Amino acid sequence: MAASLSRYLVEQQRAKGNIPPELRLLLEVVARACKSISHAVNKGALGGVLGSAHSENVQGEVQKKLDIIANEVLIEANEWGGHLAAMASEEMDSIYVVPNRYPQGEYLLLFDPLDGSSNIDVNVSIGTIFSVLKKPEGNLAVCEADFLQKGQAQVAAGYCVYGPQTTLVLTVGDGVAMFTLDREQGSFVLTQEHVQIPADTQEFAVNMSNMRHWDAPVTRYIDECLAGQTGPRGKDFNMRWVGSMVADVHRILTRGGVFMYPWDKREPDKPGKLRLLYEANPMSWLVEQAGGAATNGQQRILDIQPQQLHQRVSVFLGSKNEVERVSAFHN
Ligand code: P6P
Repeated sequence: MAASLSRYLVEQQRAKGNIPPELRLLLEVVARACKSISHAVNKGALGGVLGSAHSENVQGEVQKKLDIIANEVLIEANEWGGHLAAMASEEMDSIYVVPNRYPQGEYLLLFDPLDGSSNIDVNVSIGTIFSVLKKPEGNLAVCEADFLQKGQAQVAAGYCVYGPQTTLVLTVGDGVAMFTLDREQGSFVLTQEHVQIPADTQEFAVNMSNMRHWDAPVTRYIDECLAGQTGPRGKDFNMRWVGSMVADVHRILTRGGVFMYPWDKREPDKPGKLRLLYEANPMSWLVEQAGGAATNGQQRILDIQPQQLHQRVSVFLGSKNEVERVSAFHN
């Protein structure tokens, strides 16, 4: 009998002592919230949840109805449990402090409630990305600065991909485990653990339409891949770009590959498109825990000291040897 998420977390705590009860509660509550989001996503047009909400988020992006629904599900699921001090979301300008009517806990939860939302209306995989930090010591009131911790400080990170299967992928610092939602039981069942990304790959993921805007190292790396068998790589490459980071990262965790969303000169002041705290950091930790690598071209993403809650970052992640190659071109 494959283990449920709860059993996995209990046995992980028994073996490694890295999932205290409050963190186990947090992860079980997040998993339950992802089940609710999966249910809403799967209803699609039947649930009247497709299309635009006719509002904008802090990023200036038009919000989809499901973006807002997913955000509310995560807030409502987590605010009463006593395990969190505050939450931060791509869909909210500032942090959400747990209301006074509930006790505050020692954890901070950050999330992109529904990443890849441009794919919602065209029925392509999307997902929820989450990251867990500890609130800094001291009895000062929780504030935004408490969230500005390097990615290496995470105590848990994961995502839930809403695709042909709904799969929860999680690390607490002892490798990566995957849980597939059994809809009949309504529970996440352990379907893979000790996930490993092959160090080499023949598959890259980048939005090629931005090619003319890239910096030289990125153009050089992709040109070499496109040169194939007779070029400097001596092998042909395939390309995949879902336009949903969760789907692309899940493929890479499953069969290898390299994912890039580099800086480009369309908006030179923006270091990249993806957000550091609740997209790049959780995904980078998962990838590293699975034997891969993740940099911004110059340095390890998990070493970057955040300055703002919603700051963006350039991302190269996946098969270790490929990330090291494209990063070396930058230095
Ligand atoms: P583009 C989705 O909006 C997202 O933030 C990531 O999930 C995805 O990898 C990227 O943007 C897609 O960006 O420019 O190709 O549409």
